[in-house]
Amino acid sequence: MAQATFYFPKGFLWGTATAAHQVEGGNTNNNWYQWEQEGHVLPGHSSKVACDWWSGRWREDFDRAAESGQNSHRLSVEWSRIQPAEHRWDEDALDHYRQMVRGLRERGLTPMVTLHHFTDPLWLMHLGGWEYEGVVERFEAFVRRVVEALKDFVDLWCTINEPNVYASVGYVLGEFPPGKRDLGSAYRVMTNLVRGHAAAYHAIHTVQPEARVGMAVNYRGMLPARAWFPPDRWVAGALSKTYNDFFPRAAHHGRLNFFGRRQSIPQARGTQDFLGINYYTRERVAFNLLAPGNLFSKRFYDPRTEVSPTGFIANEPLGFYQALKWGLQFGVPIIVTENGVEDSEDSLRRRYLIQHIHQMWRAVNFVWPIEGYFHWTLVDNFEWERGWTQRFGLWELDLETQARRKRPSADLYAAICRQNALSSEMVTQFAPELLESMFPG
Ligand code: IFM
Repeated sequence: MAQATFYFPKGFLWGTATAAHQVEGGNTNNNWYQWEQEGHVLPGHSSKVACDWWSGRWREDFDRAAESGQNSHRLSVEWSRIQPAEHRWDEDALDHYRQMVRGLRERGLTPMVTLHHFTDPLWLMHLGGWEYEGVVERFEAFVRRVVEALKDFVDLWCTINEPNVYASVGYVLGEFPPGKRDLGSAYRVMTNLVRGHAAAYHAIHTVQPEARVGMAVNYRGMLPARAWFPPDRWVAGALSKTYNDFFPRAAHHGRLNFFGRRQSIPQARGTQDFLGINYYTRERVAFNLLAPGNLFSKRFYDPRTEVSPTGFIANEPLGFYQALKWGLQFGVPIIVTENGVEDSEDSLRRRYLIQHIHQMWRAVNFVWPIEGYFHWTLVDNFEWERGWTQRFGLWELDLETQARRKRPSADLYAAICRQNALSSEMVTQFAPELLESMFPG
């Protein structure tokens, strides 16, 4: 077996990503808490305490991140805390976030702050949420407040997390609030998300000219189930264009394309200083005339691929390489804003992590402009409608006691972060079954 060390460029960002509602606890003034109260989250599962960050446990978790060699952290701020009512702002909440981002800096972690990660204040939902035209100016006002408050510590901003998931799961599949299944509503929401992103981009640069601003898109690999069959190729292409391309293309060209429906939003043109890619998996897509509600598709994982314990994610590292390649077309640096797998026993995660970081290293060696990687996630967190059934943390969380227990993958990731590299030694220690394929010799 050959021995080797795969280095990453100097200054590469290594961190973990989190989101306010999933870790803070006590967020009861937003649409997700309401959704939970209405019984749409798995029975017996609640976001009420989460990882208890709002009571101060962020400190110990930031210590964990710093002590394990990470040099960055991506977190989000909760709109409904900062603006609990349409005409009320909470300076204490802003101050709380100021302490958190200062806490990151003090530990040597570069903060990336996400301004919208799935949740919306209840007052906004009463106005119509992202279907309501006025959401754009309200989001812009919120963004200005946050940037003014945090700009001494933060200059890396993610406007909106996974706008494609927000729109498709909330307005097409009906599994996220508000539980709609309506393509017309989805398109209105998508349009306003693009406008909101553009308004936020310009506002951030006005307040902080040196800022770097992007959004995080959820990239899902979609391969035609039968490459030789034109209808499969067509449906996989159409879905991928709409799901993966819609938002970054809008931010690049200022143009929308929704299944052939075109619209121009000039103020969105050139509004990404970097592209955030959240990559988890890749699927096969077959044409299915009998499934109009599913956009004439049947989607499934390649049966030869290893899947995560709850069947949520197929381990498809080549899809990650393809995602990074896809990202090049937008001509801006790429930051991997999320990647990870749910695995309470940590039996797949070590392999998944090594194989994905290996693919990212291949990409970096083509001098593709990849600047950082945020693993999802630091400590097990509240996984939306799936509650606590999916454990994505490098640290396991005991919800009863709030105790954290390190999983072996945390040590693996620490070794990668500390060395800014992936080595055959690490593979020997954490996933020896990969040695032969990765280091033939
Ligand atoms: O937990 C989510 C996160 O909020 C958005 N991206 C995918 C993660 C894993 O499901």
